[in-house]
Amino acid sequence: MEKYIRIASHFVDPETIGVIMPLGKGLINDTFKVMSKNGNEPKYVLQRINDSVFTDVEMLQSNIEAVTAHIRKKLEDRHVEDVNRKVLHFLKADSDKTYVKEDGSFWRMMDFIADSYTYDAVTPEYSYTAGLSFGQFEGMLADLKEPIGEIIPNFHNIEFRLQQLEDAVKADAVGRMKDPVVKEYLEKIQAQAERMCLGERLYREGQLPKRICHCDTKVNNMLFDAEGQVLCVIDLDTVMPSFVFSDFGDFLRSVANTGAEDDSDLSKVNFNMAIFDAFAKGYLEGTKDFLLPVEKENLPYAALLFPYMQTVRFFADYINGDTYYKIQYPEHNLVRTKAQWKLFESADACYDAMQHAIMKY
Ligand code: GN1
Ligand code: MG
Repeated sequence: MEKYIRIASHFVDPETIGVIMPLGKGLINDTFKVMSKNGNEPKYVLQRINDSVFTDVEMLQSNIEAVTAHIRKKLEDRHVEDVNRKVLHFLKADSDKTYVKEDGSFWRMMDFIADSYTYDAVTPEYSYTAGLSFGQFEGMLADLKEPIGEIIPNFHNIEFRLQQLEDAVKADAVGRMKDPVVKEYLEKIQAQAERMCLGERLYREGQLPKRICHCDTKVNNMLFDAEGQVLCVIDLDTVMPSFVFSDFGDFLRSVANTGAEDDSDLSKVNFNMAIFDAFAKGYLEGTKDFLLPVEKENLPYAALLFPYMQTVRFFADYINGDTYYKIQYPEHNLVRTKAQWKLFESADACYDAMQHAIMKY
């Protein structure tokens, strides 16, 4: 506690703050809620940046500052009300940067957005609103002049992720390849690899553009107000050039799943077409000014690609001995692998229905 107050005091007067407690359930950074002195109100969010994932903290914060400043300006120009609740604001530290280094870690602090709610599951109405908001988020960034660095190179490049899996299999660092279940999943993944690399092929052929995308559009990276309207997109670490498939596919991966990302009961994991339909409607409305036919036509592919890619990533981490994602128990990454694979199969069974659905909008 004292340590966190010491860190926070680089950003604000420590006399103004009270208790600091853990917040959220991200798998990468450590996040804390900083309460006001009287203890009734959350004031700030303090975050330890995982610099083994985000190795270039200077680029990370420069990307985020460019994105938030650009969105803020857009909202102000449009005379949108309550702008402070609609875009994140990072505090300047006494280092004159939006981060400090203390005890060997990097820390940053932002204003807490009052009366905001996050969800891990949504109704079709919320899914529609989320689709519209993520579409508009991409739209707002379409004319961003500052260069946005590729903060994690090849982050959503499935060919690269498959290569990482292959490397993990070859190294077999902790001897997990002898498990027949692991072999079985490897074969299933490999059988779909060529089909799932479509995006990279279209890109090489010059047919598919990269745009500035959020690249971690899980529903809990969006803040809603009490009425169910989207306030703000958060967790901007991974904003970078990518295919629009990233934002479309990763959102559905989290929200069109009737089970949990790491459900051990696979019968609970299914792809929810009503959520897909509503999200696609909102997203296509939010992106109608710029989305190309090749992007639209392949949105059902995006809905398959992300459960597939997450399967590959969790699985490679399991084989590597759990070096990337935080785990709660030894088999956690294997359980996550199975749950994401089940979601992939279930989404694949809906592929024709998805194509039919997007043609309506
Ligand atoms: C990580 O930290 P969190 O939960 O927002 C990961 C995403 C994965 C997600 C799986 C930088 O995001 O790409 O989809 O876990 N972020 C990074 O839950 O690897
Ligand atoms: Mg997150």
